[in-house]
Amino acid sequence: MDLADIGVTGLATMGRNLARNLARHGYAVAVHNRTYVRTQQLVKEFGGEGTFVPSEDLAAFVASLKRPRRAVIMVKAGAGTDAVIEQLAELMEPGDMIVDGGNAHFEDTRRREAALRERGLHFVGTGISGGEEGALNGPSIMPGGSKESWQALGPILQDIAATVDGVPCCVHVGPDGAGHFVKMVHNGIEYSDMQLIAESYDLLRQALGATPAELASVFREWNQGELDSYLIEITAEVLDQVDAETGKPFVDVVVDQAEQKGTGRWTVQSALDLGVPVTGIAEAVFARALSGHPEQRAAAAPLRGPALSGTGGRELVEQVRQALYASKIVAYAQGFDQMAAASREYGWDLDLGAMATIWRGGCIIRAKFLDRIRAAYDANPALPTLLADPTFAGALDAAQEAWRRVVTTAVEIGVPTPGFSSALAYYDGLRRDRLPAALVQGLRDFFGAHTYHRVDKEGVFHTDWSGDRTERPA
Ligand code: NBP
Repeated sequence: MDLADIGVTGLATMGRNLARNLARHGYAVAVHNRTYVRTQQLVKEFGGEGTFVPSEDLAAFVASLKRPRRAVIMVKAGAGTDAVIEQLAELMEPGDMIVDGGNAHFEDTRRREAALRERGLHFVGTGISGGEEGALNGPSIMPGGSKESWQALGPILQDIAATVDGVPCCVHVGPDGAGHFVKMVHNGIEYSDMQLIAESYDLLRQALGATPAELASVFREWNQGELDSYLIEITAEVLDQVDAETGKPFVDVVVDQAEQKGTGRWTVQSALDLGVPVTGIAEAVFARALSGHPEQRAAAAPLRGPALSGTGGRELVEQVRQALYASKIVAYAQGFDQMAAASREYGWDLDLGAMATIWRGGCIIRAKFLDRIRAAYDANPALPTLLADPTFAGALDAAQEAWRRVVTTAVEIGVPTPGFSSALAYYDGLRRDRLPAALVQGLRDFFGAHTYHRVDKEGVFHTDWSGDRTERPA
């Protein structure tokens, strides 16, 4: 029997489709699943798509792989992944590669990579975005791990990834947990994108009394311009959908409690550790959390809102479009900031422009917009913030008046727009010459002798607040 080029273990939705994608690209794919029936089903249904080498147990699966062995794990993230890694590691030999394509936390990936490196094995934590459709037809792939493992795996991964303008949506992201980190931030940005879209829809519906079908047309039109993206495109589809049973708009029969699997929360937790304000992502995570408390919402429902409930004319549509674009720039600026901070913290040497490149296709946040981000980092790889790039600075400048109108309108009619508002606050905060952080420093020095720096001379100072209030060097 010929040996397989690469193997996939874990053949639920993602693993099965990834295995099929590999087979369709001419690779002989070893396939295995804890419950054998899934393996049999894959070969029965899709065996004609290419060469599959099924195995009932992991030992046979490993034995069916060419050396150095390349085994991709696509099982539920968490304890299951650790169990499978351990079983594979027992069966593998130095130089072999274990690829984790699940949604692992990057710290777990760092731990696993270090442990397997000790045993002479390569561990490649790989972010894969695009859901089941992407896995089958070309996802965005974000592999971490050693340069050696990239040499052996990179060509295969680039082969099966999505391509945009002939460029594969897959590069070697960086060592150890870098791939899973970048995938995590991708998901965080995805949260933010969706929140901003939801706020746009909500505000226009409440302010103008527009129907979901009318708003579908608005989003379809927006998708022709600078907002052109997969998420805007599918927003129009979802808003156009009519429930077959009731004849109501689909969006009105769905329970309004947004769920989450955790990558948004991880992004915010990591941002807190790194000291990076990812307010757009945080507001999106918290907005989902707020939606998920029906008992509190019921208790608060009688609270009074503003007298004004609807307002504005059609000009609000264009203002919201501009607010959405400006807030999106802020959300991405924050996400890219977080990647830059992690790159410094963990020594990853991330190429931020390349991250924008590999998100242009295959993944959920794919958008024309990412070309502009790539261009910004091409022009200045050391850009301190995306907001300072001339193209984005110009776009923010053009949008800021409308953005302020939108936030004002939302406040006036009592529609919550935490994404728009926090993005605007970030924009205003970052551009300020002087921030009230100076007062915060004064208070910290007053109650805790935490000291402060002065604007006009070097050194660290403390004022004797409880005594004669003179200043002395600390
Ligand atoms: P699931 O996350 O639903 O996991 C099911 C698979 O894990 C099955 O193959 C199952 O085997 C296997 N498994 C479990 Br559960 N515990 C195991 C254990 N202890 N040992 C061995 N195998 C075990 O599958 P999925 O939705 O295809 O996702 C796979 C990975 O890809 C996840 O980490 C997910 O977060 C990630 N991901 C998913 C998406 C998406 O859109 N769904 C997108 C991007 C990434 P069984 O058949 O024997 O029960």
